[in-house]
Amino acid sequence: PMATPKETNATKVPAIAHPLAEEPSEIASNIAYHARYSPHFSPLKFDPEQAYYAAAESVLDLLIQRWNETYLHFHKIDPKQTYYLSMEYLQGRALTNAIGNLGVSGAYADALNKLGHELEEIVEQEKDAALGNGGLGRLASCFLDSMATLNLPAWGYGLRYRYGLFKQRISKEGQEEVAEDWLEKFSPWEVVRHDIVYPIRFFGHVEISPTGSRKWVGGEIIQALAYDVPIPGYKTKNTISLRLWEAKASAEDFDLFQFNEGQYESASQLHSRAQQICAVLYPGDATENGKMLRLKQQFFLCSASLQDIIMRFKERRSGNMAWKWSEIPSKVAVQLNDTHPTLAIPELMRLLMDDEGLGWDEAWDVTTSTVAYTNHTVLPEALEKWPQAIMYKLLPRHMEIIEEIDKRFMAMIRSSLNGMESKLPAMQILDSSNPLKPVVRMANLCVVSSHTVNGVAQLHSDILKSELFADYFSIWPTKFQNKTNGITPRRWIRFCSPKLSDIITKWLKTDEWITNLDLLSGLRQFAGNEELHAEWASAKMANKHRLAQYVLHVTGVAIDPDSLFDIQVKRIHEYKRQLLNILGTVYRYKKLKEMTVEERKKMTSRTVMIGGKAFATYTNAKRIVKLVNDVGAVVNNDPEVNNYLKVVFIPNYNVSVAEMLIPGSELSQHISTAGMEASGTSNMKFSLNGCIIIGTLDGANVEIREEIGEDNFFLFGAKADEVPGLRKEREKGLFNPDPRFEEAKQFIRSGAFGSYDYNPLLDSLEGDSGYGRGDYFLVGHDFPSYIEAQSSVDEAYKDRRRWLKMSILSTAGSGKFSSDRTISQYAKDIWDITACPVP
Ligand code: HBZ
Repeated sequence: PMATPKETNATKVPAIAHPLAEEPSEIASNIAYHARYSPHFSPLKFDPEQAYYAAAESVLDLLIQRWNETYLHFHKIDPKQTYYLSMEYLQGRALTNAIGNLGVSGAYADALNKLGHELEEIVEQEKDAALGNGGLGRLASCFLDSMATLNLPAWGYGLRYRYGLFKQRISKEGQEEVAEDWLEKFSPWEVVRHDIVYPIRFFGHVEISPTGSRKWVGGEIIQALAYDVPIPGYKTKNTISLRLWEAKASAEDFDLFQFNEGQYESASQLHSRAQQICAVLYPGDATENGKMLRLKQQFFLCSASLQDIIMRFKERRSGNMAWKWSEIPSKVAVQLNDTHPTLAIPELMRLLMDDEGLGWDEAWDVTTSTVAYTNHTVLPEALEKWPQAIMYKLLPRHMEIIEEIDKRFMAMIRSSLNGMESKLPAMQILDSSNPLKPVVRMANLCVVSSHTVNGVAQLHSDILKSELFADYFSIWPTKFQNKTNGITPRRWIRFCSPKLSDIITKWLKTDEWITNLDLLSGLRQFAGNEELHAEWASAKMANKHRLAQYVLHVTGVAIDPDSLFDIQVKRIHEYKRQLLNILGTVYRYKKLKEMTVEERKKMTSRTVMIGGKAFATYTNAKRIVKLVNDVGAVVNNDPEVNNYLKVVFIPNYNVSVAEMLIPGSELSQHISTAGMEASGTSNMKFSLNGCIIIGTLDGANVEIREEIGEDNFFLFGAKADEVPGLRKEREKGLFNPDPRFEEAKQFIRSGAFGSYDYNPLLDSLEGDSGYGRGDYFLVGHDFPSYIEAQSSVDEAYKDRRRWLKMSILSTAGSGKFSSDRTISQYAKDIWDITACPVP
């Protein structure tokens, strides 16, 4: 292979005389400098919005300096490096996080004061970067924070969507989706890399040379242009990159002749096709066009990232003529965040064989020693299957490679493993059992081609081994691992709940818990301390007041900070069972109505808050949103009970809303049907913030309960291993619904919450079989134990000291759930990388 030219002094970026300053007065002048000399606005104003952009640009200066140093250091040391491939990153806002990680929050607050502004108001100007849906995307963002903080040589790759996740508006009809333009003005956090551009081919055909080598030619070529978002670590110089690709057509693709003939659309056809690729996150895939576009997005990410990875691998070998391709696995680890970037596998094979001339065996060894796969779901409908016809059309060479992988895999099974024959149809990558619609099973391709497959919580990883991937587990037992998810303690307590953080630091006499979260266990010895109770309660109360103000602002509903704040926020999905929550709430309302005034006075006052987005075409999820809003409208305006119960739908749940809600919560609900939630990560955020969980034995709840103690967790519901049997029983008509469950449903059917027809939604909970019925998620089965667990919550909340102790113990037991722990385990057990701190 050819070495790239050696760097000479003439090609180096010139040094500057003064490194950037970090003192308030110098920061203030740097902000002022940006306001004046990088003017995006007319010079008459310096309103909060202008102050935000100027402040952010001054922070970016600091980040770029560190980013460059980190890049050069990695280049020099040439460690093995991880590349995290994800179609989603839910970054949220960046300003508070960046100045917090850089340790200049106080300096920025002072500097902005000098310029006549309050930091708290300035950070509110920023729009969330919502390039993701939910847990999977937010996990990727927490991982980046931990990779940087742990000084790991690791990068993220993703797509720069023009429109990320939609904005949710609530109207009389329920949820409405509005495009969210996070780039409306511009993002001050990204740096366009005009020199980093790769060609990405679509369609075309495979050409075979006289020697028999194959090459993908023709079709259309779109350019991938890199945008880097610098990701600072906490209290370290290391600043890594989230590299987001944007699609562009080149000038040659613009047909001037046609344009001058007045054919404007066809003159710029490829330009508009390029624009479609990164236009939206998860375009609808009900149509053939929609499927094609999603597949294009996935390939676009994979091809650009792998070309970039190989370029860097070569760049770091320049000057060494003796390097070999077989060194890739000792220099590169590629992690697939679910199956969405599966095409990285055939694309790496193609680049190695067709562009670099490796043979199949050598390319296969490199690929399978480099790529690892994380699974995030066992729901069959969420496992990706791409129609072979679409794949052939868009990626003819990749389909050839996938067929060859499948063929060799089957031959291996047939020749070496007796008794596996009968399992072959289910294990095959290509599923042609329906001749009308043959598909590629992406998860199977990932399992066959990865050196490691992991689940995201212990229970989930066990289910992968015993059910979803049981056949593969029997032939490759050492391939399967668990990596329980985690969350970054910087964003999810230190910056979103500074008051509680300060109390923790005071009692632990150190702030090292922020990077060593296990130290939180040191709070256990003070769990009954009255002085700590008073401080803890006052921090919680301050957070509750902040939340109450927010709720008033966005919904117009006044909620009482002395009531129990009970929150369920996550994507709306039947398996997550927001319906169980609202049915329980309806039941509570009905009972409150039936009580005497004296009886009511003994009840614990609650504010039930539910928030989350429903996928635009998911009808039952949208009905649930509507139902919560309708129940709220009745309950909150019922003077008889509204001192004891309020029901609020929190609109447009996103990362920055979560940063407000979680610190103010006291009880949170993680109540999925056991076995269905792979892990959950908000459960960890709530628990870390001293919020008690009511939940099922599902996903990471199991481990959270182990860590914080069963006395500090309100458990209910069927266990994962009971679920299949319960479903069978119910199918046989053996299920006898609890009268309280029937009462709650009947109350809604009676029209107590308005005239909207909730029957189709409630019918899904009926135990009998029939279209859209059957209560697959076992709401009916779990309802009585849920109601009873809620009564225990009411009792516990009445005992203030007991509740505070539980709250402290929740925080104290959350150390395990730092994403620093998760990422250290990936680094050691899967990636084989070590820290590379910038001196
Ligand atoms: O990944 C979530 C799991 O539901 C949750 O239990 C887990 O904690 C989290 C992180 O591991 N999965 C998702 O968020 N999945 C998606 O957002 C998704 C996106 C596109 C799809 C399918 C799923 O096509």
